[in-house]
Amino acid sequence: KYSREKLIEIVSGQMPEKRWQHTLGVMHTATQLAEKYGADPVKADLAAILHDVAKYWPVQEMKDVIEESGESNKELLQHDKQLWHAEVGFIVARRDYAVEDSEVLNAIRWHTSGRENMSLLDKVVCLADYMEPGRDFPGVNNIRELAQHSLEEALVAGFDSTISLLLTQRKIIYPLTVLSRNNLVQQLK
Ligand code: DGI
Ligand code: FE
Ligand code: FE
Ligand code: FE
Repeated sequence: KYSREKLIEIVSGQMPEKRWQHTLGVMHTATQLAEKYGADPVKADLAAILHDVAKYWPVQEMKDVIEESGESNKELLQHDKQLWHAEVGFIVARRDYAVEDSEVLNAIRWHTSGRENMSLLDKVVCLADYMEPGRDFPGVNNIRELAQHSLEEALVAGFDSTISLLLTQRKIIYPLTVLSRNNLVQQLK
């Protein structure tokens, strides 16, 4: 098992400085959100450290890892490559970094698409990814304000912004992204 410091050293070495600054932001924001909403801040920090570990892996390496893993979602390979790093992160967090905690592993796995009935930790990490201090996109300040009173309200705004952007780019929307968003709206009714 790696110490937190060692993990940080290895992960930061796998990505450009800008992406590492994003990761530091997600670590900070995820820890704060965990403390505010009653998730485990140590787990939130660990998931944040690793959430984008595979973001800059070559496409073929991501593909190989997903194809060779016994429990990966192979269907993901039919969808946008931008979605793959979350699944690869989930697999390598355990395989290469000896993370065993399933809550942490799931938070890494679902940080991009979300899933139906997201756990508290899933929500914290996914939302931190949207609103860490370095993020700058239309609507990000609204998400930060909503996060002061509701994880779910803020996450719906986050997914809505992702889906809107994908629509303007004529991209294919991953069905789970829509299911996650709808499920959160349902939770707010
Ligand atoms: O890895 P980050 O940049 O920190 O953020 P992320 O893990 O949320 O990934 C965002 C990327 O994923 C962005 O390029 C949009 C893409 N994405 C998210 N949901 C979908 C999607 N792409 C498609 N095609 N379909 C989706 O549903
Ligand atoms: Fe990501
Ligand atoms: Fe995200
Ligand atoms: Fe990220």
